[in-house]
Amino acid sequence: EQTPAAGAIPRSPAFDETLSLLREGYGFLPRRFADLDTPIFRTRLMLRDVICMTGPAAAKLVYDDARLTRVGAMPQTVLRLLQDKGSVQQLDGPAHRHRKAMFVRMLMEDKGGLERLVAIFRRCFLERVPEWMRWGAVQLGAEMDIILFRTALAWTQAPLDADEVEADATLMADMVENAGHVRPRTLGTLMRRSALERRLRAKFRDIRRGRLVPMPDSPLAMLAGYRDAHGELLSPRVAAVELINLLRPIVAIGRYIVFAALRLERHPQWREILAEPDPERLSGFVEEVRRISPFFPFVGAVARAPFTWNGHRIRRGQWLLLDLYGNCHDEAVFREPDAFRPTRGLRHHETDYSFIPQGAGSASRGHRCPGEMATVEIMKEAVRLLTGTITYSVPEQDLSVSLLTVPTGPKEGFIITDVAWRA
Ligand code: HEM
Ligand code: MYR
Repeated sequence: EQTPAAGAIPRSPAFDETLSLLREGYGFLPRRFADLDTPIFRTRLMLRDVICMTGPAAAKLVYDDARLTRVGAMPQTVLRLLQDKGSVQQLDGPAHRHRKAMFVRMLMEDKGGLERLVAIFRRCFLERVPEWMRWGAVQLGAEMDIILFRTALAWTQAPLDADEVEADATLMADMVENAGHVRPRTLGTLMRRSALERRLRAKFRDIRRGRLVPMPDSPLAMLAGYRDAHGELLSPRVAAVELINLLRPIVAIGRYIVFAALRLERHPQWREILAEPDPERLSGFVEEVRRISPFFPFVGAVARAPFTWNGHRIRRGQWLLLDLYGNCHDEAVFREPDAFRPTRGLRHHETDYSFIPQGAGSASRGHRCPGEMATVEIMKEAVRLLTGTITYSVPEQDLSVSLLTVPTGPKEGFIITDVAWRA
């Protein structure tokens, strides 16, 4: 056995591992860290040289390092379906800070705004219950898409037609679903997204011309009125992109709600425990759902300048991947990481570089998700509603969650029956 030279990064033996990544999904990176017995290795994906990393030190690098950029860090289809060109995620340095501050204000600092978001979600959920009581079976995942999209429209004040709500909700869900795939449907989703961007661009032009007046202080008004450090307004195109960056991820929270419902089913004692209001237990439960559930698998970054990290020389233009899913399942940090234990007392924090399902570090200074608080608060409200407000049965169905496809969830979406108001 030869020991690698100091600083040499172990290389995965295959020539290109794109197909293995598509086949192995969430297990691709963790398996190689384990097999090669290293927290860092080099391979090729889409014929491009990439350094894959895991562990808190790597998370710190990818989220704190001003020498990295998100530009060129994800495949084009993923970029266009999720963040898109011109979005906050594609900015660096002072321009990023300045625009990110708007998202942080909207989603983290404005507590009234957050409360409004949760209250709207509650109302949209309750509105739907009488229908569920009439139906035999309810597909929770699909219902969450609609409820959360209505929530997102009401909260942002996005000017979209009410009669297209169901189609647009499906489009939001499809953007997330197809981000992990390259297949004919991906192209169709991209085209539908472009059409939506055009509709929203026209609305921002109407706002600029005074033909449409957004509700003061709404996210729509904030986007329309946002001026960068040079006093420039966003182009209607970029404003539309950023509005979609509020709508789509709010709908994506439905995936976590399905994972929460799945845990209530697999661990019925928690259904009992959570039926009694207890903020600590509720927060521990949803945080543990976020830790254990496969969602955003990994994030990419690209070096803007050459640098040395942990004795490794990183060249300019080097592509890096950080395993978010693997970090949340790190045995060195979480005892029995595959065991669902809401009593771990998890609570996301900017100095915790291990529990990072939505990115790490500071949301205001780096690329960490600004929607994490909103995600947690909406998940908590959903669990309150599922345990305290309604009752339902979970009929025989395949509730297994494959780790081989990205993103993933229970195959049949999670079907509930016999919905009723809790006495
Ligand atoms: C960024 C995941 C919900 C808005 C991110 C990042 C991750 C993530 C991993 C970091 C990407 C990077 O490092 O480049 C998730 C997951 C969610 C979620 C799994 C669950 C549904 C939300 C919500 C919102 C949101 C509810 C807003 C309403 C954003 C924005 C960014 C972002 C604007 C870009 C931040 C930046 O580059 O500075 N999200 N997110 N996300 N997220 Fe989320
Ligand atoms: C959002 O809508 O922004 C939040 C949830 C997105 C989850 C997407 C999961 C699949 C992404 C695979 C991409 C790998 C990135 C290089």
